[in-house]
Amino acid sequence: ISLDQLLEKALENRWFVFFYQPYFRAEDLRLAGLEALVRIKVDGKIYNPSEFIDYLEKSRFLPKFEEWMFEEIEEKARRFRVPISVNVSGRSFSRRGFVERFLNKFSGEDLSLEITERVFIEDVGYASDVIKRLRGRGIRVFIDDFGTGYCALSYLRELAVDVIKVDRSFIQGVVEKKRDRDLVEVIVLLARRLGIESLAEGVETEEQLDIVKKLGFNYVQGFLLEKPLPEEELLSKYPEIL
Ligand code: G
Ligand code: G
Ligand code: NA
Ligand code: MN
Repeated sequence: ISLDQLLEKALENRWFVFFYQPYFRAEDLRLAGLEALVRIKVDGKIYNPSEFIDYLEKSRFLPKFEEWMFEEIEEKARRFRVPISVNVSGRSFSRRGFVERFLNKFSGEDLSLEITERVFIEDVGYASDVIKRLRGRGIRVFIDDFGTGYCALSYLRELAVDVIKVDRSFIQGVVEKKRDRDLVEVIVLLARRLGIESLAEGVETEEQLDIVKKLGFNYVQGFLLEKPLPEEELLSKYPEIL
């Protein structure tokens, strides 16, 4: 079965599901929110986004996938008592109409959009306008993979975002590489000075956790703390979500 056929069937038969990776407050490691991460689940097999998301985003299936995503996230945002964030591709974000659908559907649900830093390159003026409108409706905006795009500082100048997620490639270096640690420290200070919160992605060891706490991150996420979980497991481990 080809990728195209898999996606067609996945949409037809509702094989798409979200897994949820919690993130935590750095100061006391209390649950702070959930990141929704899509999977295809069929016959006991799980396909990760790395296997299909690039293809999906360039394919005719994108509108139908977005349809599913909107429905699913609306239901979860209504039911879950913690903030939930959803990844939005550059393709979706820059399509006129996409953001309007968010604006029409959501308001004050404790919903965040994670937009990868690389997206903002296309049209900073448009991005800045859209972000203002989203935040005007109480939808928070996270910059994902912060540090991996080009010229991140110009975005911080133009864009009023809520949280930057410092890419895990930086977090991996904080224990052994002084240069990475210094860089990350300054990113956190810079964000704070601008009134932006910061999240350390991809925390995998106690040593990394210890350092990112000391560096002043607001939030931490990563396999050390929790991996992406299917809904059932999530709710049994974190009953406070309901
Ligand atoms: O869950 P995993 O680590 O395999 O995710 C890999 C990549 O897929 C991440 O960069 C993530 O942002 C992206 N991704 C996960 N879920 C979604 C989704 O629902 N929509 C989009 N556009 N990207 C997603
Ligand atoms: O690009 P984005 O940040 O949306 O990517 C999310 C992906 O990162 C998820 O697929 C998730 O499985 C993965 N991820 C989450 N925590 C960790 C971690 O601690 N280490 C690694 N290597 N990957 C992680
Ligand atoms: Na993300
Ligand atoms: Mn990331």
